[in-house]
Amino acid sequence: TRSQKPLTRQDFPSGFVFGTATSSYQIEGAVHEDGRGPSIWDTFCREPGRILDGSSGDVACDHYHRWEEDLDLLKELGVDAYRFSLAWPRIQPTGSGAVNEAGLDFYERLTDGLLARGIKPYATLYHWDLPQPLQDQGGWPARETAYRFAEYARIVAERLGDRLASIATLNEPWCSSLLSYELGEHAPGLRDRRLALAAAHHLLLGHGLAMEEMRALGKKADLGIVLNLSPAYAASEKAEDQAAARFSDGYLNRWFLDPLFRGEYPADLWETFGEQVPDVQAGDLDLIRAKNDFLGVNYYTRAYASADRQARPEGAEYTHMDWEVFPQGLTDLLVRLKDDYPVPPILITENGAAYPDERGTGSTVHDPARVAYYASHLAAVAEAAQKGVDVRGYFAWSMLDNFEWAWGYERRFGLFYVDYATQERIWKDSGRWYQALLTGAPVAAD
Ligand code: GBH
Repeated sequence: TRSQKPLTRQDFPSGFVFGTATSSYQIEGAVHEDGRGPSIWDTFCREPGRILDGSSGDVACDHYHRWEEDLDLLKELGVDAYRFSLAWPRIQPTGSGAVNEAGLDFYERLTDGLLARGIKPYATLYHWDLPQPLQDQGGWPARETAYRFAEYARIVAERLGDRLASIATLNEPWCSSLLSYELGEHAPGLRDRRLALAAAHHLLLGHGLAMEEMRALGKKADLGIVLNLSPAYAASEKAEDQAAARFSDGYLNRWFLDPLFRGEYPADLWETFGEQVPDVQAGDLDLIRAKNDFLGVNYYTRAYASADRQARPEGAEYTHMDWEVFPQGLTDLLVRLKDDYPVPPILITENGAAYPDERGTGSTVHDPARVAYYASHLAAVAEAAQKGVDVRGYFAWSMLDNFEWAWGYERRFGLFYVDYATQERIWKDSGRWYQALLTGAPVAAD
């Protein structure tokens, strides 16, 4: 059992990096500015019924115009690092060819603005905003997209690779493949497992090719990839529940971990998928298993697996996403990664929770459930470190309430509340709590 005394930086390994994260399409807005081309999310949001509240990222948090103010807030928050993503369609509006300098300039200003404030810039190259013209040519199920991605990666690393502390190629390839091409919940909203598995393979290949391009430049930034991982627990000892857990683990985790860290796809799922498996060409898996300087892990919840798909764990607590609050899963996941794979140092690149926050009348938004979520999950990370996992950083998702994909603006994950009518940013208790952990300042009362 964990001690009840509040966490401090001393509970984490020395040099541990605390930050917070966002992504381009979720916060920037300004979708038509400075030569940005359309992405698959611009298209998807215009299709009726795709987004819960019918919204889009057209304006979002207007961060494209408010970035300096937002960086000042980060400084006040006391983070060591900030994780953001670059919009490929700002940098190459059609996904290939000449660089749109105005687009790249934005990320250069952002990077320099972070450095000027003493905050380490952690970049992600692809957080789901694929240039629409590449989707028109087949999207991730087309092998060519992997080569286009590697070219884009080189462009960014060439310009910013000595100033960025870290470059992650992909955010959550599970989401950009299976959730997008098989489950149909994310852009481009297709329902075809064969396409989804081809997409997953070409995302991984794109990662491998991008790593090769970027390594060749010899820049200072650490290079790696970010996966969403959910440890799977069987609802019972029954064989069919155990089998469901093994499938979940394969589908969510091993389909990406095994090629990246063992150079092979998991045999059990390969067999299950039968004719739908991807076309893997000679040399692909050697590229995919290239050395990473870090593995980014996004953790929100566990998978609870049973033959009866409706089964739910007894007494469980859920967030506004209907995801179970299960901090033990984060410790278990990290220990499992250490035990089962030759993983590089780990960063928790996302962790956080949505709750239906109300602005209220005070100067701070009260979000006690989110404070409790952060406290328990940070304790879970500290526990994993004590158990010998080489975990070196933690990024709260998210800095700001923002465009929550298929949920539009109906779900709030921020440390800061965003009043979308005015674009005002308002501290939440969770933001003050994180600030107190990071700076040692007392938690301010409202
Ligand atoms: C992240 O995706 C994204 O990187 C980020 O942009 C987003 O805002 C944030 O999460 C919050 O959604 O789906 O019920 O089977 C996380 C996606 C969430 C996918 C948990 C797997 C497992 C539970 N992951 N999910 S469920």
